[in-house]
Amino acid sequence: MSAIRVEPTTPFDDQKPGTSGLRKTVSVFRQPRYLENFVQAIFDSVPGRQGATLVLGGDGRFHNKTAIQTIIRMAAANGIARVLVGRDGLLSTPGASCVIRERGAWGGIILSASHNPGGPDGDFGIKFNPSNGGPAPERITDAIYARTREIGEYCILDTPEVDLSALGEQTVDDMVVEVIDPVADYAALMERLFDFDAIRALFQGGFRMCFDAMHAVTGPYAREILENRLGAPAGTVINGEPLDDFNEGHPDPNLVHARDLVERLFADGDAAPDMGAASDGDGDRNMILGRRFYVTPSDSLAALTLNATLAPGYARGVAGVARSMPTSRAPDRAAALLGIPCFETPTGWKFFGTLLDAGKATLCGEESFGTGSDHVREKDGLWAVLFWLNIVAASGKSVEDLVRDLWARVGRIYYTRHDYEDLPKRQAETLMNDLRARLPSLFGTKQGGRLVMLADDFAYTDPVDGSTASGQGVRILFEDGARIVYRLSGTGTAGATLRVYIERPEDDPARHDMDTQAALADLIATADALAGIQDRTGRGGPTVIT
Ligand code: G16
Repeated sequence: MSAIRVEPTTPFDDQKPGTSGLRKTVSVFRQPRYLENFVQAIFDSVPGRQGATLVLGGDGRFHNKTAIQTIIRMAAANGIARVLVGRDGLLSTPGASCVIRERGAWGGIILSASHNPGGPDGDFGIKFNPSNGGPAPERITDAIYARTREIGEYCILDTPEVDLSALGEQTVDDMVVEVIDPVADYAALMERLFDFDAIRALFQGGFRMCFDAMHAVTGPYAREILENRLGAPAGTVINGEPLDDFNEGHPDPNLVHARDLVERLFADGDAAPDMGAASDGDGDRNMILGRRFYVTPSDSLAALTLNATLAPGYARGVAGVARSMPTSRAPDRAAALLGIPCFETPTGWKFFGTLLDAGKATLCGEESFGTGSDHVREKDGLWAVLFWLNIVAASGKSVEDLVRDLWARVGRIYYTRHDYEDLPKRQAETLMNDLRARLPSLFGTKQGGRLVMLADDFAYTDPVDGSTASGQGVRILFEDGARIVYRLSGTGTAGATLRVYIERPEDDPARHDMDTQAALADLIATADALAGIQDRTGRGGPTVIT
């Protein structure tokens, strides 16, 4: 029996979790005691770890395996009875959520900085998901943070490294470490939700798709499910080898970063596959493309809502749908058509947890390429892809036809997000504060020719547990249904990123074919003028447009 080492430590003052766990550069995480402090703070502040099961894994980015070995040693020293760790340290975020739920674990520690770049100069991150499998709610992240502010010691064992490459059980003192196939539980769940026979027949009939795993964690999941189980031809999955620096890429599934995929899907004539999809670093985001056709995440959620009953797992119907505030109001319109509620929550998957647990929402999604349901408690990239495949197979319609159906039924909401990345923090905060200060005087004024009907800083009261969140983003709503939202990103690690979300509904089907940026040009100008973005930042335009 190895002796537990109780190491003295002192707090770091920058361990406040953001939108999704603690994200910092690798160099910050490599400081002595940095990871240890945060992990001990989790163990200290979440009750019930003694004798419990912990799920552990990450997206495979640089520092993943080193961190996993440390966490295993700390888990053994902190009374955990069993650690379920993904082979080679891999577990996608939805995969981890699935394992936590299926195996009745106390919780999971997921190592990921999601879509942020990796490698020695990139980002790293850690998040804790409790037993419902979802991101820790704020009362837990607040408790963890409070603990990091006062921590004085952490516990660890001196033991040899665990072999993460071999499936099966090993022991670390009296703790069992079980190396699990990261894909198995997840793939079985997908088979229960979707009509695999119908999707297999679709591929047999010559349907071609391209899935870009962006050298991140979904590669092994997509190969197993799409190519092995569903019979899609080899090569359907591209960039399928997880690499610790994502091949120096930015594993964010959008039109800018998933360049390989976009080029293929927008190729001329029949060279373009019928459907394209991509997922991010940790597998929870998704982008869906039809042939030469981009599906906005908001429209994706709305289309899934309208067609959900075509998939066996949702044949019973959708109880409700939830979307984050900056997500377009297309899902609200789809929900209204079905006569079901649509909930509006702050940005961050953690806000969906209570609604899913209470059965109030079945589907949820965010503009930031996140879609999911009550099957796990995280957004789920591959799940969204399979859902689309199921709907295409069951309806016989193309991706584009399904979205056009949506527009025909509820109108089209032109939607874009403009990001201004890496702004000086103070400058971005001043911009937001000045905007907030002006909100009371905006109501009833005309901005860019449109009448302002509401101008506020979004605040939320959870309809299930009554918890509240304020300061969640400035929204300006106009009489014609147009909307501008401003918020600062909660996931960056350098400077500040200002996100501006711009949308307007278009109910006339004759006007459903405009270029999005052109359709929104006047509102984009209003958004800039209202906040003085170009004047204050000196930027000629956004860094990324999605
Ligand atoms: C995380 C959260 C998402 C949220 C997104 C917003 O995504 O999990 O629920 O929508 O952040 O990011 P930002 O604050 O930068 O706008 P992920 O995929 O990074 O975990």
